[in-house]
Amino acid sequence: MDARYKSREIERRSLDVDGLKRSFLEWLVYSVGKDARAATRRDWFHTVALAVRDRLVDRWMDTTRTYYQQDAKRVYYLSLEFLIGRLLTNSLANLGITDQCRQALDRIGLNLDDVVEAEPDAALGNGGLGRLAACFLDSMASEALPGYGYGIRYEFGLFEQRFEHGWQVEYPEQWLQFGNPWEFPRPEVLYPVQFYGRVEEFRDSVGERAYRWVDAERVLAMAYDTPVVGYGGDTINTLRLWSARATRDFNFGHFNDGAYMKAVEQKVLTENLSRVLYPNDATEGGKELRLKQEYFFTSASLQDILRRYLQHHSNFDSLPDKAAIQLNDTHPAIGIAELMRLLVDQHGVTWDKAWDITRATFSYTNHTLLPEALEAWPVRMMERVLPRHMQIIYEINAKFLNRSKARAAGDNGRLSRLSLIDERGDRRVRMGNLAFLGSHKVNGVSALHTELMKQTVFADFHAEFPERINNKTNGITPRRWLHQANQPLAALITSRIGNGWIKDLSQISALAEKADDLVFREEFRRAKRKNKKRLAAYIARQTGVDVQVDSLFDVQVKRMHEYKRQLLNILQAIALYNEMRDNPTVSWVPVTKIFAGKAAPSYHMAKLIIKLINDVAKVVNHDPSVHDNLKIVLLPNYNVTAAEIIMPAADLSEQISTAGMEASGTGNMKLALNGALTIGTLDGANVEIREHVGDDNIFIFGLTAEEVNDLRASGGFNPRDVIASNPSLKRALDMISTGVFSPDDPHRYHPILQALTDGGDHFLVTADFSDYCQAQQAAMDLYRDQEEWTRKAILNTANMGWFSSDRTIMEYATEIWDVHPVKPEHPAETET
Ligand code: 9GP
Repeated sequence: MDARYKSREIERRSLDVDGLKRSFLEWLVYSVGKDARAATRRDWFHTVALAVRDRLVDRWMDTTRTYYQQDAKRVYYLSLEFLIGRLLTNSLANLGITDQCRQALDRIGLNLDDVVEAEPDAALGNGGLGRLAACFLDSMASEALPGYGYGIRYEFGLFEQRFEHGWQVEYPEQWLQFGNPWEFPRPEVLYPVQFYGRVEEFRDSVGERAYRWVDAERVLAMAYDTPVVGYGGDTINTLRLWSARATRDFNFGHFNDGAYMKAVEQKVLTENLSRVLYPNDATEGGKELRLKQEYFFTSASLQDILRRYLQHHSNFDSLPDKAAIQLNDTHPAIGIAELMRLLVDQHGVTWDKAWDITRATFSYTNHTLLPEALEAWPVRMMERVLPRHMQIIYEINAKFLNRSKARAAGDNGRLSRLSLIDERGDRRVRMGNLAFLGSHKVNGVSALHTELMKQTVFADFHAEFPERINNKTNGITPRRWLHQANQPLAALITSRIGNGWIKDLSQISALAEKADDLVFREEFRRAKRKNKKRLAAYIARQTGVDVQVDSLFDVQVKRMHEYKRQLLNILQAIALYNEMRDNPTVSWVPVTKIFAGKAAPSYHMAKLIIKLINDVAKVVNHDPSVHDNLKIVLLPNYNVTAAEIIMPAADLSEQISTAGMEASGTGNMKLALNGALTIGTLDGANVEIREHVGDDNIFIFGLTAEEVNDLRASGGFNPRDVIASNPSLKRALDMISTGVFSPDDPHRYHPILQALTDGGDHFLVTADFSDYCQAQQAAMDLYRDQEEWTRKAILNTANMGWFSSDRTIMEYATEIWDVHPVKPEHPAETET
């Protein structure tokens, strides 16, 4: 027996079926405190999770120790969102013990799939940005990169979405209600974070002018660590999330006076900092609490990073050689001013040196060009909440503008555009400009988006720093999005090309030659059908609607947003409904339109579109004249877990944003990897997906980003003319406006119709409608030919290898971070 398993204690970490079974039974009793007869599904989930966690702790510690001993350069991924979803299946698969665990549970009379269902979905993010961060954690660990995630341990994740009379209603998401077996609280890892107060000027020991931040309110940031298991279980990295703690539990003065509520008031207010995830996805302005959340987690993370660095170093000269800090969007951009403050005010580094260190350490990823999503904090709020940071930002700005003055001569607008302060109206701090200026590299998330960054939001900065902007097209982890989510297809692929693709997705290209193999096609279809059956059952459970498994599953799953154009999709559905009713004798390709996605609670238009989809679905699904040839469903509460069921079952992937508005998209990659054909505009990563899968295997339609730009700039676009010239669009809109779908309130959709007509149709739904309908027709025609459809679907899967987040993360590692893989040493395993 391996030395590691010699003692009984250590045997509890064994990976075989018997060892697992024994520890399950032991954990249930001694840690969960339940008898097998009384145990609920949730008890079993906790039991299994704790037993699995046991099996990764040694390797986790080995990994951390190796990084420490080698003083390896680490990358710190600062993100306000990590959309990690469930962890049990992921941990089992990455440790390679799914089968053993299934068998062990089987021997106890339990089913692993049932146990998995008891795990809450950790929704610490809104959408693409948060899920990308989670894929990156998986890839960093799988590529043996010393990577840490830093974020907030929100007590409530993204809200739970329900539909009541077709309207979205939000409920709190209490993912921590029954405890979280994956995390390790670290009450000793505690950092003070300050707010408010004022800045005092004084002379330091050598008579230089210096500053201190005084009379501030103090909050403590406490760490919770979650292990991140890389594929194969060799490297286990850390996701460190911060929770807010009051500096004292209660005010004894109030308590002794009998004012018990008042005594704990301050504590409650302070701890609100890590209470909720803001449900905005590129809408809504900022709130003071949000600014405080951003500073809270950024400051704690930087203090932690410096503490770790100082274990090996006595000055900060080599900080950029030992730490790469990635800003995931501008949410942690205040970190640039914070690192300057820590270096200059607390550690006495000179300003210029501190600035060089800061810039060499930070890099920034931009994820959106939408103006409303670019953070800009009111100067007045910033001066009040973070007074010292505001001073630092002014100083960075003054030095920078001074330097740029000469070059900007003759262009008055240029300096004001480059400024960190937007002087128009209520003065604001432009966090994008701060992030850009304080980073050595700035990247976009798809080729098109990066190009547009250079031409639009960061045009002036690009002229100033032509080397700084670079592209890192997003990716997705094949472990979660194919290996785990789509077991039928994963097994089929492995049976033909081996399992190397799980770690190196480029190997999946070997499938391309199977696209002409009739037997393989048949098996590919069978796998898809199995997934479709599973989704159909899920749809029936969630919505009560029965859908035909053999219909074309046409899927649009993503946040609800006007630029993503769910409205275009539902208008086409109405047009198709009309055609079916007009031509009942035609043999139609049966279509199931599947939507899912949450709208930001204050985004009224997106919520109205949700209601419209539900209203249209109600009419269509109950109309016998279409003979079940068209079904429309909007699944509630879209999250990672739901995505894992939906993605593998899709035939057609809707990626239909107004060109130039979707930075990248990653759902587009998940769907194509799972063998869905894309119907999409030339936007975000769709452009690169087309290059990889081939023009013949994708349905591209609509205006290009350049055409969108020209059309808007020309001012000559009149949606009313377009509507008048397209009878099927006109008819669909008339049905909406006359209350066909909302007889109880015929004017309900006036705001939508208004936006499409007098509002100028900003998202160009009417402009792309006709082209979109033609592309849809082409998809339906192709679907009739199942052999040809399957051939193209196989080619999609085979050609998506490049979109692995392993590829993306290695590009970051080599081109931005200069961080290298470090193989953990596992001493206990090498003993003989
Ligand atoms: O909207 C983008 C999406 O296109 C992209 O795929 C994702 C990850 O890069 O980021 C989204 N942006 C945000 O969620 C907010 O900036």
